[in-house]
Amino acid sequence: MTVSIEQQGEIAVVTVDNPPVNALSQALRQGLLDAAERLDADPSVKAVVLACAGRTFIAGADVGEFGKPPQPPHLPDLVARVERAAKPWVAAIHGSALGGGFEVALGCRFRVAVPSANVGLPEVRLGIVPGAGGTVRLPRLAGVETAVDMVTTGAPLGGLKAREAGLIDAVIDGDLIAGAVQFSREALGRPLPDALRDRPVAAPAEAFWEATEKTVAARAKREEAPMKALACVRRAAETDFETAIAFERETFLALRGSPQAAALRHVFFAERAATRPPELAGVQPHRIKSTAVIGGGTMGAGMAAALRDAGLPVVLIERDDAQVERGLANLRSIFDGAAKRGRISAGVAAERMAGVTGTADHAALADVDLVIEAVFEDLDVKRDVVGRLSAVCRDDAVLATNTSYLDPERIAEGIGNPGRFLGLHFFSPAHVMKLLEIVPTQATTPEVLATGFALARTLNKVPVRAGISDGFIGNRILKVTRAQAERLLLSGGTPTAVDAAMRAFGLPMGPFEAQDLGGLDIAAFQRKAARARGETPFAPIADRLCAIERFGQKSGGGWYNYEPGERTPRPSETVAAIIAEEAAGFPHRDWDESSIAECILWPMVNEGARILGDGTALRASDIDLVKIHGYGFPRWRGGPMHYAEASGLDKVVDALRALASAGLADPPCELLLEAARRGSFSGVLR
Ligand code: T1G
Ligand code: NAD
Repeated sequence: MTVSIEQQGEIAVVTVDNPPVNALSQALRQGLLDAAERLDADPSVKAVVLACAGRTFIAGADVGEFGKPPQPPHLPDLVARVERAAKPWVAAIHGSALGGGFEVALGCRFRVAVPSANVGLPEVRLGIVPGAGGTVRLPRLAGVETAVDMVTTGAPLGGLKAREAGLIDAVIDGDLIAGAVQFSREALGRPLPDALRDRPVAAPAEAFWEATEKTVAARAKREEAPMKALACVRRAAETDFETAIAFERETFLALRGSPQAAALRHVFFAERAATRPPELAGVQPHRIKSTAVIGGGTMGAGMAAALRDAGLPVVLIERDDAQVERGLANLRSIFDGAAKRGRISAGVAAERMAGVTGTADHAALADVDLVIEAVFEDLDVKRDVVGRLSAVCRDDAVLATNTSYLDPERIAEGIGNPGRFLGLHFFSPAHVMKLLEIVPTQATTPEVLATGFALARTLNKVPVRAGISDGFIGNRILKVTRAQAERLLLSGGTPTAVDAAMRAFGLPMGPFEAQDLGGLDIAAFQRKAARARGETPFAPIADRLCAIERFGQKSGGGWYNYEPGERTPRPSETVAAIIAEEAAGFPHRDWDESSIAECILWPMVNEGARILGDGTALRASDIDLVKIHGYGFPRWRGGPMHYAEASGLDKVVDALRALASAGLADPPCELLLEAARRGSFSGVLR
């Protein structure tokens, strides 16, 4: 970490260099404070440009320091010191000025940036609020509305939008430092504007706060930080600077130690670790410039849309011309839907479709770099399709399967150059869900595996490497979730109560509502295949519902009834009767929301531990990412494995033992017992 000073006449250029993202470590804070003292004492210096080396301006406080006691100099003091400097400071921004980095820039008298820069206060995404004056200085610079939007969403603003919003004083095309030095010289020739601390805030009417509190609360759901951030901006608008700064700091320190902040920090680092698995360091992925998707159904159309959204040309292959038209229609409805919702313009929707070639002729695949099959979940159908691909595609083309449950090894048996094959498991809707399970076979080469991770970065997805097992990581745990949900019904629970408990825990919907949305038939296929393999999947009630073609919303009824054209789940007497029959002879108990949640969550964690134990997942945090980005597990809980660790693995083991002794779950597995002894999963896996 260095802070260097170079003088250009009367302008001093302070350059920060603390790779990878110039985070505000203790050493950097001290370095900047020393620079401020030194430059104030130097009469030859009339103004200071603050710039950063590397790919970005200061990207915030060092999140890695959050778990430790705060060390001086504290960031608010550094920002205040820059703000009261005798010479004006000009922040020269490239890359991302985020969090504490933008707060330092708000301490400067001026801010200039390159057009590609972005500025923001994303702290709420880490379960905290800005802690160095962001919620107090920002409304003084850009008004309350902009401040509220930025601190309660955490969304950054790009250079030009930031200029329009008054967050930066000038956009610099070309050499940023030269432009900033020139800007500083010109600013010295004009009266200096007040420091932000001395500027007034136009306080909005009461009605603004009432309306805004409703909007922010609805968006935040159970996340605490956004409403706290809103309260900080309100305090800044309604009280003096010092009072507001103290309120913000108090709020920041209270949230920093909160379970939600710990969970969101865990996810922050897990997501970053997931994109660059250590086992692939230095491995060059294949370059993917052209793609194809086989099958234009629910998943194929979504995957083609995701590839098009990333700018890749797509060949969409279907069984025959009629199916090609249907596949293209599925795709067109995705883009038209996005245009209707204003996500993209009609022009972009048309451009997206223009990059798709629909055909039943496999010759169109002769020179494609990556081909992903999303045909029926049937081994013979998939083997036939992949066999044909192996014949018509280039020998170095990457071939992939989107299977949910089938064994990729078996799908690829006998193909030429099997090292080019892997599983790329998207989640429905594939153009929306962030998760991509990447499933290598024994033969998959490191370069092809790296290509899967590179594709995830291109598609802005969260990649997780999963080993081959029935359902990989996500669906394997989903089977346990569903089995536990059924055990609750057999022991006195109801679909409505179970779903309500899981929504109260923070999931967007309960296990029964989710099955009705996705369709009970997909899992029924999977259970049929499992039974054919001699396994005994546990779904006595779902089996009976499928037997009477209650597949969920798509058939007008599943675990619930649905009025035609409606998605509102209504309790079903038919289902209640089937539950009562199946539950006869099972001991009943009174379930409250937390015991229902535990009866589902802890067995999920137990299965997660098994998945770690047999190497299907490399890290507990990978399992957390799978459940968060593929199954709606609440991010602010950190994922099931983090939540279990935060709750105390001893407690989890005891609860599982109690459930097991009541025949309501499997006993804790070996790895979970060991993790409980060591207090964490990472302790076991090291
Ligand atoms: N602290 C520590 N490490 C960080 C970091 C940070 N703030 N930001 C990134 N890293 C690490 C990251 O873990 C990874 O490490 C490497 O840098 C590259 O990151 C008082 C308290 C800046 C847009 O929330 O959004 O300030 O895996 O892969 O895609 O109010 O990183 O290589 O070992 O993400 O180019 C507020 C968080 C903090 C910004 C760059 N700031 N960072 O994206 O690279 S709270 C943030 C980002 C705060 C004050 C409060 C992105 C980025 P490794 P990367 P990228
Ligand atoms: P779907 O029935 O909606 O679509 C399958 C498509 O494949 C159909 O359009 C069919 O015409 C086409 N097809 C079948 N045989 C073909 C062939 N030989 N050549 C070209 N096209 C052919 O099914 P789906 O839900 O999109 O599932 C597709 C795959 O994705 C399955 O393996 C499934 O397990 C997996 N998957 C599904 C989901 C989901 O939620 N639906 C999620 C993840 C993965």
